[in-house]
This record gives sequence, C-alpha cells and structure tokens, in this order.
Amino acid sequence: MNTNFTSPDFYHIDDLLSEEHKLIRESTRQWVSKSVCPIIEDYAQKAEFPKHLVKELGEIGAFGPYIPQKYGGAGLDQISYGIMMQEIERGDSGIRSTASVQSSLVMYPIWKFGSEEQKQKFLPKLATGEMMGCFGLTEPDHGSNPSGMITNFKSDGDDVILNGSKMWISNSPFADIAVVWAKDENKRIHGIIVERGMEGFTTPETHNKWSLRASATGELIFDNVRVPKKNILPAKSGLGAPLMCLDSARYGISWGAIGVAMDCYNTALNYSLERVQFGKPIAAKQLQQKKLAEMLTEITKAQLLSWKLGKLKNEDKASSAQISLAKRNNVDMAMSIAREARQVLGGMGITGEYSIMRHMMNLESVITYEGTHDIHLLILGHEITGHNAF
Ligand code: TGC
Ligand code: FAD
Repeated sequence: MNTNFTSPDFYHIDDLLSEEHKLIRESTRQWVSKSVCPIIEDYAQKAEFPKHLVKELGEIGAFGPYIPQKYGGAGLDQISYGIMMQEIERGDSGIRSTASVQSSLVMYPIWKFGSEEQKQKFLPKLATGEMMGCFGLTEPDHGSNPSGMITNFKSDGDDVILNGSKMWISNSPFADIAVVWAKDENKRIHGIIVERGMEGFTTPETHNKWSLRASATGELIFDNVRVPKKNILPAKSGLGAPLMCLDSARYGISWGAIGVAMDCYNTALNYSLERVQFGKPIAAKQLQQKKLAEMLTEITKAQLLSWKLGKLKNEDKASSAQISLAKRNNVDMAMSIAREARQVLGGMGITGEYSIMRHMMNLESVITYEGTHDIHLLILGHEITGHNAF
C-alpha cells in the first residue's frame, strides 16, 4: 500500500494556494497516511466501516471545515474544504463520503436553513463527531427525480407524523440523526431532523455492495414517526433546499476524485519504474508512457478546474451547472485513470496489495451518487440550450 504520497503538480498549482491551504493539505495527508491507508483495505475486504476514524476525522477538522467557528466548525474557505476532500479520498472514497455527508449534507442544511436553537443543539456535536448524521433524499422509486418523493408528514399538534422510506443512505446504520426531505400536506418539500430512538424510525443496513465497502449504507424507514415541529428546518423549503446541499457536496467530490486519480497515478508510476520486463523497466516502454502522460494531463486539467471552482465558491459565484461540470468531469477522469493504472500493474493490479482496484470499485458509486454522470450532462445541456431534457 502506498503511504508515501506526493502530489503531481505539473503546472505549479501550489503557487495558487495559500500557506494555510498547504498546511491543511500536509496535515490531512499525514493523517490519511497514518490512520487510513494501513487499515482501509482490511475494512473494505470485510465490508465494514472503520468507526474509530470518526473521532479522528473530528479532530482533524474534516467535519464542517467551512462552518463558522461559533458553531464548532473551522471557519475555513472552500478551497481548504476541497483540499481536505482530495486528501481523504486518496485514502478511500468511503471515508471521504463520511466527511462530506457530515459537512455538506448534514451540517450545511442545519447551518443554512436551521433555527438558532437547532444550530446550537446539533452543530458543535456534529463538528467533533460526537454526533453523526446522514441525509435522506433518495427513495426506492425516486432517485434521479427526487421531486417525485412520497415520504410525507402530517401535522398533529406540536408534532408531525412522518411516513415513508429512503434508500441508499450513507452512514444511516450508525447515524444519530437524519436530515430527511419529506412533503407536507401541501406537497411542499421540507427538511426535518429525525433522531435515533424516535419510535417507528429504523435504519437497516444494505449489504452485498461491491463498491464503497468501507462505508456503511442503509435505509431510513418511517412508520408513523412522531417528530416535534421544532425539528423542521424553518428557513427554506422546496426542492431547491436539498439541491443547495448537493451543490456543496458535489463540489467536494470534484476535489476528492482528484485525490483518487493522484493515488492511482503515483502507484502506477512507481510500479512501472520498478517492474522489469523484456530487460527494461516497463516505464521505458512507449505504451506505458502514453498511459502515464495522459494521466498527468487529465489530473492537471482537473486540478485547475476545481481550484477555479473553489475561487468562484469563495465569492459565492459558482453556479450549479459549473459544479455539475466539475463533478462529472473529475469523477469520469478518475475512473479512466484507475482503469489504466490497474493495467500498468498487470496481475498485481487486481490484488488488495495496491489501492487501485478498491478505488476503481468505489468510483462506481461516486459516479452514481450526488447525481449520475448522465444527470450532470443533462444539467449542462439544460444550461446551454435552455431546454429541460430530463
Ligand atoms: P427543478 O425544477 O430544476 O428545480 C426545482 C427547484 O430547485 C431549484 N434548483 C436549485 N436550487 C439550488 N441549487 C441547485 N443545484 C438547484 N437546481 C435547481 C430550481 O430553481 C427550482 O426552484 P423553484 O423555486 O423554481 O422551485 O427540479 P427537477 O425536479 O427538474 O430536478 C432537477 C434535477 C434532475 C437536476 C435534480 O433533481 C437532480 O439533481 N437530481 C439528481 C438527484 C441527486 O443528485 N441525488 C443525490 C442524493 S444525495 C446523495 O447521493 C449523497 S451520496 C453522499 C456520499 O456518500 O458522499
Ligand atoms: P435512477 O434514477 O433510477 O437512474 C438509473 C439510470 O437512469 C441512471 O443511469 C440515470 O442516469 C438514468 N436516468 C435517470 N433519469 C434519466 C433521464 N431523465 N434521462 C436519461 N437517463 C436518465 N442518496 C441519498 O439521498 N443520501 C445518501 O447518503 C446517498 N448515498 C449513497 C451511497 C451509495 C453507495 C449509492 C450507490 C447511492 C447513494 N445515494 C444516496 C443515492 C444516489 O444519489 C442515487 O443512487 C442516484 O441519485 C441515482 O438514483 P437511482 O439509483 O435511483 O438511479
């Protein structure tokens, strides 16, 4: 397992980063090398989430890096958040999922749409990992089209009664709270915080995944769950609210995918320099050089894309379509690199001795969740033409 990471930086993109960005990268990278890389293959093989990493993720500031310090976050900028996701996903997409769900899909909606009481109650504990959250949007019959959701609630005095189900929910099997999107009696979508222990609320785990095996995925089932009205996020309703959360998470994934690509590239480069066939390192062969040169080209383009998107996000100017372009391009780029890198390693590429095959399988989830590859293309098509082709 490669635990000695370096960043390919062919275009001196480091010059665009602040000293703080580089420090954050270094400390996150060191944590990933020390705490994730040595154990992750074993957990992925066992299909088990390494729960002990939660506390450490809180300690390195990976939960809510851009949430204000008064709520327990680190108050950092969007490029810092991206860099952290890049470094964590070098280790494993499932661990990055845990960090990005907690930050962008649980803390972000509470911070943006929550009451002051909700922010005080939940955000500081979510920042440390003392409390874990999950995000319930997808339903069995409504994945790419969440506006058709049937999960709903009806008013009953100071409470609402929630019914329905969500599936494919990252972290649901162990989450303490779920930010759930459900329709009221007027079919308007609201975010509602459902807490573990509420009667009628269960979270069965989804088994037999070939992808994201070190991340826990499950369902959320609501059978007449009584939730206090004070748990409804008051400041925004409508599908736009969860889509704003997705914008934040998709942006982080655009950086995370670069981390995976870097790890695959580094592994392939090192292997090709050492592996001798026909009397020479395979790195001396044109066909292998073509693979490596193309990997470096694509990583460099993706780095520039996410960095510029981070600048736009810092200025609050990044559009959803710009975020879709970056998520779609960078995940696809990482998948191509993982596939090519695996070939550079020959038979060794399919073993757990190296991270590539695990990354490759993880990316099958990453290209599907947070909007599929095709949905992001349709978002771009809509933006370009003005015609909705969903
Ligand atoms: P549409 O009519 O286009 O929009 C409905 C309302 O939302 C507004 N809006 C947005 N607002 C903020 N940010 C965005 N990105 C927005 N996009 C749209 C829009 O203006 C409108 O507002 P209003 O006021 O007019 O009502 O909605 P649509 O039903 O046609 O759907 C659009 C579509 C297909 C793009 C959207 O549904 C979509 O993105 N679908 C993909 C679903 C998805 O990405 N699900 C992800 C689930 S969570 C997950 O996967 C977590 S994985 C976590 C991990 O482990 O890392
Ligand atoms: P579908 O929407 O049924 O799509 C099937 C195929 O049809 C896809 O190829 C899609 O691109 C295509 N398609 C759909 N609509 C169109 C169209 N209009 N035109 C052309 N093609 C179309 N969700 C959450 O809410 N929270 C989570 O934490 C979460 N975590 C996840 C973790 C994992 C490991 C996975 C795999 C998924 C997770 N998801 C989560 C769900 C994820 O967001 C959905 O799987 C995704 O949005 C796609 O929905 P679907 O699986 O129902 O596919």
